[in-house]
Amino acid sequence: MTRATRSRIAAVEITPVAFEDPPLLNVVGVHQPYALRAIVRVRTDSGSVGLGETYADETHLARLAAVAKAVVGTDVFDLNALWRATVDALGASTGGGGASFGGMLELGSAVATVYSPFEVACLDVQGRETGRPVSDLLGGAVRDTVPFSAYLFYKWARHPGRPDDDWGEALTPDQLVDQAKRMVTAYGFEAIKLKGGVLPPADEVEAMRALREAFPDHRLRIDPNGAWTVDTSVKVAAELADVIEYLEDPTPGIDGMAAVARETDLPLATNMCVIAFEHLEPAVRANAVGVVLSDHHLWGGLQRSRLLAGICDTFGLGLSMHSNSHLGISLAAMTHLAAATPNLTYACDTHYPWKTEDVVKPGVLDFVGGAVAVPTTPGLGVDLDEDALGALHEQYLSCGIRRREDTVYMQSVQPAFEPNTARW
Ligand code: GKR
Ligand code: MG
Repeated sequence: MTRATRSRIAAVEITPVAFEDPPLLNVVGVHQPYALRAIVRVRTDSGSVGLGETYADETHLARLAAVAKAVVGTDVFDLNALWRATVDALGASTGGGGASFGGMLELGSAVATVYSPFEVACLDVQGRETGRPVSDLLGGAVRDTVPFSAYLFYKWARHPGRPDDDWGEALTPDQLVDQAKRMVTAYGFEAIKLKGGVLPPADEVEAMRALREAFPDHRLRIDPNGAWTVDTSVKVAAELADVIEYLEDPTPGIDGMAAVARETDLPLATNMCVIAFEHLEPAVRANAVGVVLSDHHLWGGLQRSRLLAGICDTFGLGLSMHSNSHLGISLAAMTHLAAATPNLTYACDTHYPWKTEDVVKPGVLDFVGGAVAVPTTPGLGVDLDEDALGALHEQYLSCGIRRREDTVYMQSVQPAFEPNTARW
């Protein structure tokens, strides 16, 4: 039997883009007027093009550029070689940092984060060349549609100096309920998550109760990104025990989460204290978390996210999915991954409804009944809109934002603001 012809990487293009983002509030500040992403295009000597999407802070872009050169010549089916090339290209310069989360998260593994979009793009090529959707390459879809959650945010009515945006202000329980109604009506979501850590905990508890009243059958969650002390977290867990399905990152760190977990039966979820493989052992040992939020951008791509899923399954941990502001290539990758991960049983997070611009051609990733149908065409199933990519790249060049800085932006409006986890 002859070995199939290899398809090797001939060139990689990295294109930073900026897309409009509303003034969404969180524990470290407020979203800037534009969110940044980098679009990765892997071209092969066989004429295929695969797509990936990742963060676009300047340090991360420099690392992507280094790896883009190093992977030329790699067989797109040889993901082990792709990983080795990434490790070698980044060398000793990758202690951490680079992809910023507005100061909210420490980076787990720079190698994993940089490798991720190249792996996704290679899987896209693999799928296009074999005629199979990416979910098939990940073991096969166990569901035809992937449920997502409505992701509510406290928000200002407008960015300073601009007119009100389409969503308007959300600073009260009633305004949040209106935001939720609009999202649920438009997208059909059956789970609702509130980004907390913005107002005092009692106000956020009141908001969750208002959501429960307005949506008696929806699954609810709140995520204050570590804004609360252990004592406050225990108190809120008791108050919301009959309201929410899980409590996400109430307090910082594995030890803090473990202290809360000892005092409540409510599952604690995290995308803050377990964000790399080396965090799993101490978290499991301490019984700190009941649910891990996976994220292929952080955990080293789609195959490594399935490895995470296997470890969670082994240790009886639930699995959900984290999101940051993202575009359609990421949504496609998230959908294929979730489809092919049997134990991902919670509705995934997505910021997708908050964006008004994209780089992919429309019509593939629509939400029906709160879920996205898993694309069945080869690869990720999404195609780049070259004009939109060009326009969002121009927007990147002109917008002046080069990294996510929620705190700096907040301080430009409220100079006394200090980001402060465990502040309440
Ligand atoms: O977009 O402000 C945001 C979120 O707070 C995001 O940065 C978080 O990483 O959604 C994320 C989370 O679940 O912690
Ligand atoms: Mg979170």
